[in-house]
Amino acid sequence: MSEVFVDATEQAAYRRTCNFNLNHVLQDLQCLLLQPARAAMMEFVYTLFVELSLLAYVSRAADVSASCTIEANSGVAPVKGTIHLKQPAEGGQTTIHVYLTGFNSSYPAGTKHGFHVHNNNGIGNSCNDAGPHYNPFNVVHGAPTDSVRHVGDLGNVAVGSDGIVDVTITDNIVSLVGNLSVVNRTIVVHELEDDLGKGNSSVSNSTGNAGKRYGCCIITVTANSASTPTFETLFMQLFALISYYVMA
Ligand SMILES: [Cu+2]
Ligand SMILES: [Zn+2]
Repeated sequence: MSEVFVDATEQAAYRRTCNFNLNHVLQDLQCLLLQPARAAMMEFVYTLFVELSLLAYVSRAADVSASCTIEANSGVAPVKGTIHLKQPAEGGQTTIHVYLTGFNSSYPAGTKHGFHVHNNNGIGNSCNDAGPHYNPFNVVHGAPTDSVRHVGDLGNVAVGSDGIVDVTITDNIVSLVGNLSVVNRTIVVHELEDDLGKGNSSVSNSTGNAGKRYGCCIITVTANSASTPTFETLFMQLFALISYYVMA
Protein backbone atom coordinates (compact mmCIF):
# COMPACT_ATOMS: atom_id res chain seq x y z
CA MET A 1 0.00 0.00 0.00
CA SER A 2 2.77 2.42 0.99
CA GLU A 3 4.34 2.46 -2.50
CA VAL A 4 1.49 4.70 -3.59
CA PHE A 5 0.67 6.79 -0.54
CA VAL A 6 3.22 7.67 2.10
CA ASP A 7 0.93 9.23 4.63
CA ALA A 8 -2.57 10.49 5.16
CA THR A 9 -1.75 14.03 4.04
CA GLU A 10 -0.34 12.85 0.72
CA GLN A 11 -3.26 10.50 0.30
CA ALA A 12 -5.70 13.35 0.91
CA ALA A 13 -3.84 15.42 -1.67
CA TYR A 14 -4.16 12.63 -4.22
CA ARG A 15 -7.85 12.33 -3.43
CA ARG A 16 -8.31 16.06 -4.00
CA THR A 17 -6.36 15.82 -7.26
CA CYS A 18 -8.56 13.01 -8.43
CA ASN A 19 -11.73 14.73 -7.41
CA PHE A 20 -11.07 18.28 -8.57
CA ASN A 21 -8.51 18.22 -11.41
CA LEU A 22 -10.10 16.01 -13.99
CA ASN A 23 -8.15 17.81 -16.77
CA HIS A 24 -5.06 15.98 -15.47
CA VAL A 25 -6.58 12.61 -16.17
CA LEU A 26 -3.86 11.38 -18.53
CA GLN A 27 -0.96 12.41 -16.29
CA ASP A 28 -2.62 11.05 -13.23
CA LEU A 29 -4.16 7.88 -14.62
CA GLN A 30 -2.85 5.76 -11.77
CA CYS A 31 -4.44 8.09 -9.26
CA LEU A 32 -7.78 8.10 -11.01
CA LEU A 33 -7.98 4.33 -11.50
CA LEU A 34 -6.26 2.96 -8.44
CA GLN A 35 -6.87 5.39 -5.62
CA PRO A 36 -10.67 5.49 -5.66
CA ALA A 37 -10.75 1.72 -6.15
CA ARG A 38 -8.40 1.23 -3.24
CA ALA A 39 -10.44 3.55 -1.02
CA ALA A 40 -13.61 1.73 -2.00
CA MET A 41 -11.98 -1.62 -1.28
CA MET A 42 -10.82 -0.48 2.15
CA GLU A 43 -14.29 0.76 2.97
CA PHE A 44 -15.75 -2.52 1.78
CA VAL A 45 -13.36 -4.61 3.88
CA TYR A 46 -13.99 -2.48 6.94
CA THR A 47 -17.75 -2.63 6.49
CA LEU A 48 -17.58 -6.38 5.98
CA PHE A 49 -15.71 -6.88 9.25
CA VAL A 50 -18.06 -4.62 11.15
CA GLU A 51 -21.08 -6.44 9.75
CA LEU A 52 -19.58 -9.85 10.49
CA SER A 53 -18.83 -8.88 14.05
CA LEU A 54 -22.32 -7.44 14.46
CA LEU A 55 -23.76 -10.69 13.10
CA ALA A 56 -21.65 -12.67 15.55
CA TYR A 57 -22.80 -10.40 18.36
CA VAL A 58 -26.49 -10.81 17.51
CA SER A 59 -26.33 -14.55 16.93
CA ARG A 60 -24.38 -15.25 20.13
CA ALA A 61 -25.84 -12.79 22.55
CA ALA A 62 -29.61 -12.93 22.38
CA ASP A 63 -31.95 -15.64 23.57
CA VAL A 64 -35.68 -15.58 24.03
CA SER A 65 -36.77 -17.31 27.21
CA ALA A 66 -40.29 -18.28 28.21
CA SER A 67 -41.88 -20.37 30.89
CA CYS A 68 -45.13 -21.61 32.28
CA THR A 69 -46.15 -23.07 35.62
CA ILE A 70 -48.72 -25.83 35.88
CA GLU A 71 -51.00 -25.62 38.88
CA ALA A 72 -52.71 -28.81 40.00
CA ASN A 73 -55.85 -29.38 37.94
CA SER A 74 -58.19 -30.11 40.84
CA GLY A 75 -60.55 -32.99 40.25
CA VAL A 76 -58.35 -34.53 37.53
CA ALA A 77 -54.80 -34.99 38.79
CA PRO A 78 -52.45 -33.22 41.19
CA VAL A 79 -49.77 -32.74 38.53
CA LYS A 80 -47.85 -29.51 38.85
CA GLY A 81 -44.50 -28.08 37.87
CA THR A 82 -42.63 -25.68 35.66
CA ILE A 83 -41.64 -25.67 32.01
CA HIS A 84 -38.82 -23.45 30.75
CA LEU A 85 -38.37 -22.73 27.04
CA LYS A 86 -35.41 -21.07 25.36
CA GLN A 87 -34.51 -20.23 21.77
CA PRO A 88 -31.97 -17.99 20.03
CA ALA A 89 -33.64 -14.71 19.05
CA GLU A 90 -32.97 -15.31 15.35
CA GLY A 91 -34.76 -18.68 15.47
CA GLY A 92 -33.50 -22.24 15.41
CA GLN A 93 -33.87 -25.05 17.85
CA THR A 94 -35.97 -24.53 20.98
CA THR A 95 -34.89 -26.16 24.24
CA ILE A 96 -37.72 -27.11 26.59
CA HIS A 97 -37.00 -28.20 30.15
CA VAL A 98 -39.92 -29.97 31.80
CA TYR A 99 -40.12 -30.55 35.55
CA LEU A 100 -43.38 -32.07 36.83
CA THR A 101 -44.48 -33.81 39.99
CA GLY A 102 -47.72 -35.34 41.25
CA PHE A 103 -48.10 -38.31 38.94
CA ASN A 104 -49.78 -41.41 40.30
CA SER A 105 -47.07 -43.16 42.29
CA SER A 106 -48.42 -46.56 41.30
CA TYR A 107 -47.37 -45.96 37.70
CA PRO A 108 -44.11 -47.72 36.83
CA ALA A 109 -41.07 -45.64 35.97
CA GLY A 110 -41.01 -44.80 32.30
CA THR A 111 -44.77 -44.25 32.03
CA LYS A 112 -45.32 -41.73 29.26
CA HIS A 113 -47.71 -38.79 29.19
CA GLY A 114 -48.70 -36.85 26.08
CA PHE A 115 -47.17 -33.36 25.97
CA HIS A 116 -48.36 -30.73 23.49
CA VAL A 117 -48.73 -27.05 22.76
CA HIS A 118 -52.45 -26.39 22.28
CA ASN A 119 -53.91 -23.62 20.19
CA ASN A 120 -55.65 -21.28 22.61
CA ASN A 121 -54.65 -18.94 25.38
CA GLY A 122 -56.75 -20.56 28.09
CA ILE A 123 -56.45 -22.99 30.99
CA GLY A 124 -60.03 -22.81 32.32
CA ASN A 125 -62.68 -25.52 32.25
CA SER A 126 -60.16 -28.17 33.38
CA CYS A 127 -57.73 -27.19 30.60
CA ASN A 128 -60.36 -27.66 27.88
CA ASP A 129 -60.19 -23.93 27.11
CA ALA A 130 -56.74 -24.65 25.63
CA GLY A 131 -58.50 -26.00 22.52
CA PRO A 132 -56.96 -28.50 20.10
CA HIS A 133 -53.26 -28.99 19.33
CA TYR A 134 -51.62 -25.92 17.79
CA ASN A 135 -51.94 -26.79 14.10
CA PRO A 136 -51.53 -23.72 11.84
CA PHE A 137 -50.94 -25.86 8.72
CA ASN A 138 -54.09 -27.97 9.28
CA VAL A 139 -52.34 -31.33 8.98
CA VAL A 140 -52.65 -34.62 10.88
CA HIS A 141 -51.21 -35.35 14.31
CA GLY A 142 -47.76 -36.89 14.43
CA ALA A 143 -44.57 -37.52 16.32
CA PRO A 144 -42.11 -34.67 16.99
CA THR A 145 -39.73 -36.32 14.51
CA ASP A 146 -42.35 -36.64 11.72
CA SER A 147 -42.17 -34.27 8.77
CA VAL A 148 -45.98 -34.05 8.92
CA ARG A 149 -47.12 -33.10 12.42
CA HIS A 150 -48.94 -30.41 14.33
CA VAL A 151 -46.57 -27.60 15.26
CA GLY A 152 -47.59 -28.29 18.87
CA ASP A 153 -46.76 -32.01 18.77
CA LEU A 154 -44.02 -32.53 21.35
CA GLY A 155 -44.73 -36.24 21.86
CA ASN A 156 -44.45 -37.58 25.39
CA VAL A 157 -42.65 -36.97 28.64
CA ALA A 158 -41.68 -40.00 30.74
CA VAL A 159 -41.90 -40.26 34.51
CA GLY A 160 -38.66 -41.22 36.24
CA SER A 161 -38.23 -43.83 38.98
CA ASP A 162 -38.80 -41.09 41.54
CA GLY A 163 -42.26 -40.34 40.10
CA ILE A 164 -41.00 -37.05 38.69
CA VAL A 165 -40.75 -35.86 35.10
CA ASP A 166 -37.41 -34.11 34.64
CA VAL A 167 -36.56 -34.05 30.95
CA THR A 168 -35.19 -31.68 28.35
CA ILE A 169 -36.75 -31.68 24.90
CA THR A 170 -35.18 -30.02 21.87
CA ASP A 171 -37.47 -29.24 18.96
CA ASN A 172 -36.93 -27.68 15.53
CA ILE A 173 -40.57 -26.71 14.93
CA VAL A 174 -41.84 -25.18 18.16
CA SER A 175 -40.66 -21.55 18.15
CA LEU A 176 -40.79 -18.58 20.51
CA VAL A 177 -40.29 -16.05 17.70
CA GLY A 178 -41.88 -15.24 14.36
CA ASN A 179 -45.30 -15.93 12.88
CA LEU A 180 -45.55 -19.45 14.30
CA SER A 181 -44.59 -18.52 17.84
CA VAL A 182 -46.14 -20.60 20.61
CA VAL A 183 -45.91 -17.71 23.07
CA ASN A 184 -49.30 -17.10 24.75
CA ARG A 185 -50.53 -20.55 23.76
CA THR A 186 -51.04 -23.39 26.23
CA ILE A 187 -48.98 -26.45 27.11
CA VAL A 188 -51.04 -29.49 28.14
CA VAL A 189 -49.79 -32.63 29.92
CA HIS A 190 -52.02 -35.67 29.42
CA GLU A 191 -53.21 -38.72 31.28
CA LEU A 192 -52.08 -41.23 28.66
CA GLU A 193 -49.24 -41.86 26.28
CA ASP A 194 -49.54 -40.04 22.95
CA ASP A 195 -49.62 -42.76 20.25
CA LEU A 196 -47.97 -40.26 17.86
CA GLY A 197 -50.68 -40.75 15.23
CA LYS A 198 -49.89 -44.44 14.85
CA GLY A 199 -52.58 -46.00 17.06
CA ASN A 200 -55.85 -47.65 16.14
CA SER A 201 -58.01 -45.08 17.90
CA SER A 202 -60.34 -42.84 15.90
CA VAL A 203 -58.65 -39.83 17.53
CA SER A 204 -55.09 -41.03 16.85
CA ASN A 205 -54.79 -38.61 13.92
CA SER A 206 -55.98 -35.60 15.91
CA THR A 207 -54.95 -36.01 19.56
CA GLY A 208 -52.75 -39.12 19.69
CA ASN A 209 -55.41 -40.56 22.01
CA ALA A 210 -53.60 -39.06 24.98
CA GLY A 211 -56.64 -39.01 27.25
CA LYS A 212 -57.53 -36.47 29.89
CA ARG A 213 -55.76 -33.17 30.42
CA TYR A 214 -53.77 -33.64 33.61
CA GLY A 215 -52.42 -30.12 33.71
CA CYS A 216 -51.86 -27.01 31.62
CA CYS A 217 -50.26 -23.57 31.60
CA ILE A 218 -49.90 -20.58 29.29
CA ILE A 219 -46.46 -19.89 27.81
CA THR A 220 -45.23 -16.38 28.61
CA VAL A 221 -41.96 -14.69 27.70
CA THR A 222 -39.72 -14.13 30.70
CA ALA A 223 -36.67 -12.61 29.02
CA ASN A 224 -35.73 -11.27 25.63
CA SER A 225 -32.20 -10.36 26.56
CA ALA A 226 -29.02 -9.23 24.93
CA SER A 227 -26.01 -10.00 27.07
CA THR A 228 -22.59 -8.37 26.98
CA PRO A 229 -20.36 -8.96 23.92
CA THR A 230 -18.27 -12.11 23.99
CA PHE A 231 -14.48 -12.15 23.78
CA GLU A 232 -14.71 -13.33 20.15
CA THR A 233 -16.89 -10.43 19.02
CA LEU A 234 -14.67 -7.89 20.80
CA PHE A 235 -11.65 -9.45 19.07
CA MET A 236 -13.38 -9.19 15.68
CA GLN A 237 -14.17 -5.50 16.29
CA LEU A 238 -10.55 -4.87 17.26
CA PHE A 239 -9.30 -6.76 14.19
CA ALA A 240 -11.60 -4.71 11.97
CA LEU A 241 -10.24 -1.45 13.35
CA ILE A 242 -6.61 -2.59 12.99
CA SER A 243 -7.21 -3.79 9.42
CA TYR A 244 -8.76 -0.47 8.54
CA TYR A 245 -5.81 1.56 9.79
CA VAL A 246 -3.18 -0.78 8.33
CA MET A 247 -4.79 -0.78 4.89
CA ALA A 248 -5.48 2.95 4.92
CU1 LIG B 1 -52.49 -32.22 24.25
ZN1 LIG C 1 -51.11 -33.11 17.61
